[in-house]
Amino acid sequence: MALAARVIWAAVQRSVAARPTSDEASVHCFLVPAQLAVVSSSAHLAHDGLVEVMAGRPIPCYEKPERISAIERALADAGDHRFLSAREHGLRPITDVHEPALVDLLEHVWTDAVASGATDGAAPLIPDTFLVGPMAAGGYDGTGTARPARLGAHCLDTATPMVAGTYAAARAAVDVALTTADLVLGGESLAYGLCRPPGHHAARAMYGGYCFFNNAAIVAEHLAAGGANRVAILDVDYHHGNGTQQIFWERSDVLYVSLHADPARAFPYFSGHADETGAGPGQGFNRNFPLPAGTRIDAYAATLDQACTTIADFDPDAPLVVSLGFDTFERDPIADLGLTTGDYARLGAMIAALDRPTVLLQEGGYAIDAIGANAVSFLSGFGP
Ligand code: Q9C
Ligand code: ZN
Repeated sequence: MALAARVIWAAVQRSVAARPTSDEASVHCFLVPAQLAVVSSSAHLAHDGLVEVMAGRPIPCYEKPERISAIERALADAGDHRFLSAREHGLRPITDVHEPALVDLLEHVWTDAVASGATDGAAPLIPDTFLVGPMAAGGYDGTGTARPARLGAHCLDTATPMVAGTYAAARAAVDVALTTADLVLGGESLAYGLCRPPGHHAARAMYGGYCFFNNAAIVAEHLAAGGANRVAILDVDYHHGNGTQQIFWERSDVLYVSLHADPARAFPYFSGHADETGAGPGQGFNRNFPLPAGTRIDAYAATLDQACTTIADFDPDAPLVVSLGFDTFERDPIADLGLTTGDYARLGAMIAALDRPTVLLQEGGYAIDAIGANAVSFLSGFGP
């Protein structure tokens, strides 16, 4: 960076640190990296008309297409990015992480459900009968069960509706993630994949938490398959990435580090405690940092600093993979942490200070009116 740019940049950082809150109107104050590669696919638009069951009531799903459109609009307003379309990568990288049973189910369940009348085609598919542990203990695994009912053998929750366009959208989100990774492998220091649906709740044979395929895990596995010995995933979504943790639980070559709301009060409830550190060869290569309700930037940054130290000590030999959620925002409708739009610049700067080539992959974030500004603020932490 030239000296003049450095001086301006320092001033921007000070103004960001000083700004208490902000909204979309302040996007123009943030200087984002020039010519940043932003990858997306329009296939997510057909993963729409979604309903989730929350506290016993059907409500419009928080995970909706407008999330990504809002980020795209804010980025377009904030700088001269290169908006790139995802390149197809086929099924292989997906089956390297997910069981064929899950892939087959997601691919064909909608057509089967329409054919059998399990759906009238107007409402999304949400299972009503789940193969929970005590049922599975009877030796049942869903083999031979018709696909619409078999959804309950592979689904975590009642908030992850499927429609006609869901499978293609989930496939495209993986292609977005892999295309983003390819750009970084090709020499970009930073690239941003606007994955939708998100991924970090999806495990080897399970979908849920708005996620179908684990975009970040698929990228990490792709990096490992390409010869990397140490791949790090940093997850700053509000929720614990139970899927990513499970997938790499026994692996020493993939470090998973996550900051998230304490599962004592927040989805996915069962995982994300600090004492979950991996098993077998993976012991010590999983790190969870659960956070109390209302956590604001100073406590958050102190924890992120520990997470970043963990990653620096691990010394990755592949690009850093970031599961990037903006549901840590103070006004997120389904969350309870206290970060402001300006705070995301500090998060970005801390991650940038790791000084690694970085693959940013979109996870959650449901405050539609602020998600664009939050993304722009975060990117500004990487410098102009
Ligand atoms: N009563 C992501 O942010 N619903 N997924 C929680 C709590 C599921 C969030 C309901 C939230 C999933 C990627
Ligand atoms: Zn989340």
